[in-house]
Amino acid sequence: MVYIDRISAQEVLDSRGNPTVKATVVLSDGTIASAIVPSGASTGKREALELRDGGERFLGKGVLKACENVEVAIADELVGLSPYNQAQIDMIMQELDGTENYSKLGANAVLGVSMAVARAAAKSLNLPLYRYLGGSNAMVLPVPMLNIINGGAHANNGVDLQEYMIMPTGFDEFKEALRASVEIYQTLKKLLAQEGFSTALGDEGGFAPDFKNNQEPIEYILRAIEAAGYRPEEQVVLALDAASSEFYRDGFYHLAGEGRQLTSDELIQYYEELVERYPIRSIEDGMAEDDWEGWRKLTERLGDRIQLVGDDLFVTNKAILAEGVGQGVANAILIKPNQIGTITQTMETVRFAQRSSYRSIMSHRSGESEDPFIADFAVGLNTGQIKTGAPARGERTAKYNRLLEIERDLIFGEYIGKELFD
Ligand code: 2PG
Ligand code: MG
Repeated sequence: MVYIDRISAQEVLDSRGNPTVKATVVLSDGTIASAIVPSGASTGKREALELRDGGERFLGKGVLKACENVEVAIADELVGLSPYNQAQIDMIMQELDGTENYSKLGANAVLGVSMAVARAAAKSLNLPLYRYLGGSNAMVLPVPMLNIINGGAHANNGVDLQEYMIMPTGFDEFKEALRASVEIYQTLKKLLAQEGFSTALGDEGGFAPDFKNNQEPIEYILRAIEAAGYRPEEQVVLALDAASSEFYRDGFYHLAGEGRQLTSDELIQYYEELVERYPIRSIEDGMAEDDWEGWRKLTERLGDRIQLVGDDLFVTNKAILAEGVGQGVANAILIKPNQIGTITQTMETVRFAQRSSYRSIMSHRSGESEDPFIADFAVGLNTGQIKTGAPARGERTAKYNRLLEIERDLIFGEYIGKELFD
C-alpha cells in the first residue's frame, strides 16, 4: 500500500514578488510532487484566511508560520495515510483546523498540501492530473477569458472596472481560439502604442494605459479584434470583471476615474447600456459583495441575457452559493481554490453549481505562480470556462501552455466555445 511518507513546505515567491507557500509531498513509492499557492489582491471578505507572519520580514507578508503548520501540525496527521483518498485528506485538515475559514492553520498551508497530495497521487498512478481529478469524463477544453486590459486594484490607472476580457467563442479548437486571442492582444499593443498610450502591463499581463473612462478600453479592444481580422460577437465576445466591491462605499458605487457616484439602480442601468451597445456576454461582480439587493435586481434585469458571475460574492463557498441560488442571485460562480481552502471543497462547490444550473469558471488569482494546477482542474471538472489572465507573463502562459498540452493529449477533447452562449 502506497502511503504519504513526508510533507514539507518552503517559502517561495509569487508573480508580484510576495512570499507564498510551496508544499511538497513524498510518497512511500518514491513519488515526489509539489504545488504553489496563489494569492489575490481584490479579495472577498468571506474568503478563507491567508496566513501571513506580520513583522518586518517581507513587509509582513512572510509565510513561515504557514510553512511550519504544514511541516508540523498537518504532516503529523497525514503521514502514513493513503494519498488516493483526497476527501479524507482534506477532511482531516479541515477538522484539525477547526475554524470556518482556516484561520488557525492558514488556507495557504492547507491548500498547498491539498494540491500537492492530488498531484502526487496522480503521478504515482501514472495519470495526468486532469484525468486523476476528473476520471474518464474529463473532456472539455475550457473557453478562456483573457484579461487584456487591467484596471481597478490590478493597475495604476484611472480605470475603475478591474478586468476587460476577450472570450474566443467562435472556434473549434482551443489552440485556434488561443491563437486568435494572442493576435488580438498583439494588435491591441500596436494600436495603443500608435496612439501614444503606455503598453506597460498590469498584474495579470493585460495592458494598463491611462484611459479617460471605463468605456474606452472596450472601444480599443473591439478595434483590435477587427484589425486582427476577427469578427466581434460572432467569433470573439467580451467579458468584464467590475470587482465592484472595491469601489462600493456607504451605499454608493464610486467611479473615481469618471468622477461619478452611482446608486445600485444607476449602475445596473449603466451595465444595461453597455450590454446593449457592445458584445458583452459576461459580467463578474457587477454588484458589491454586501449589496445583495442590488445583485437581485441586476439578475432580474440582465440574468436571462448574459452570464452574471459571483466572485467576491460567493468566494467559492457552497453554503454562500446556496443562499445565492435560493435568492435568485447571479447565474454563474467563479472558482478559486484558495478562497475555500481544499480541492475537495472546491469540487463540492462546482458540483453544487452544476446541479443548480449555475455555470462555473475556474480562475487564477492576480498573484500567481508557474504552477498550472488550475488548467488540469478546469478540464477535470469540465467547468467549460477558465479565467487566467492575458496571454503574456510566465505565470499566465503556464496555464495556457498546459491547456495546449492537454488538448493535444485528449483524443476526444471538446472545445465548446460555439455552444457556450447559445
Ligand atoms: C478576480 C481576481 C482574479 P484577485 O477578482 O477575479 O482575476 O483578482 O486575485 O486579485 O482577487
Ligand atoms: Mg473577480
